[in-house]
Amino acid sequence: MAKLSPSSRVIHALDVDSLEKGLEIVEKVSPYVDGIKVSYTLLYQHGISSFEAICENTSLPVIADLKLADIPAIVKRLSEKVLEAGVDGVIVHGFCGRDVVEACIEEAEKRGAMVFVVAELSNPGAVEYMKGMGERIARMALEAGAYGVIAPATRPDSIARIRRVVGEEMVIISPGVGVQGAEVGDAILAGADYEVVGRLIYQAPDPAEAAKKIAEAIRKKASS
Ligand code: NUP
Repeated sequence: MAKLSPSSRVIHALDVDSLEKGLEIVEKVSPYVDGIKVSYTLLYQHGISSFEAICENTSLPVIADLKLADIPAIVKRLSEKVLEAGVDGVIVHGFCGRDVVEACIEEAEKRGAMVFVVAELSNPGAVEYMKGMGERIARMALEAGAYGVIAPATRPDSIARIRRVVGEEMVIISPGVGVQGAEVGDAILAGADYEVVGRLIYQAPDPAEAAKKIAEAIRKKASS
């Protein structure tokens, strides 16, 4: 199982509907990103075999973003199914509680895969219920033995607070860059390890060029 290794510090969120287009983008952007995140867009269109196809066509770690949120018994079965497809990591919601996160970790550990726990979502409405909850979830994820947490690039203050909770032991990945409003590189400055970038890359006329520019911008900001 591939693990994340920081180079560009960009994870591409491949939220495309077409597997053909997805495979093409993966091939083009792979030199400029550290990981590929796949989601329901491919799953609904092409089934779980689309995850297999993406995994077979890249040496980068592939993370399945199904944001699992159910009772532990179901999360265990869904995690098993998605991990069987060959993905290197899965994403589970933290708000469902420790038993759900532990069920996911139990399945992932059988295969040496990574589990990322959503601590706080990046959309504006998330603060309605989740503000402050992110730190509590991050602490639980750390204690449960998760590989990483998801914190919002749109709220760097939340990233910084979550980093203080998890220390250097856990990986923080941050979506919300570009279309959702966060500037490239700001999540890294706030303490994230990777920025998750979707539309800025797959909707660009030249996805490889877009990924390369984002990676350069992060490098510049991180070294200034
Ligand atoms: O809090 C989250 N926000 C978020 O946008 C947690 C996520 N997993 N995501 C995902 O990141 C979202 O589902 C999408 O795949 C990606 C962001 O895409 P974009 O806004 O860069 O296009």
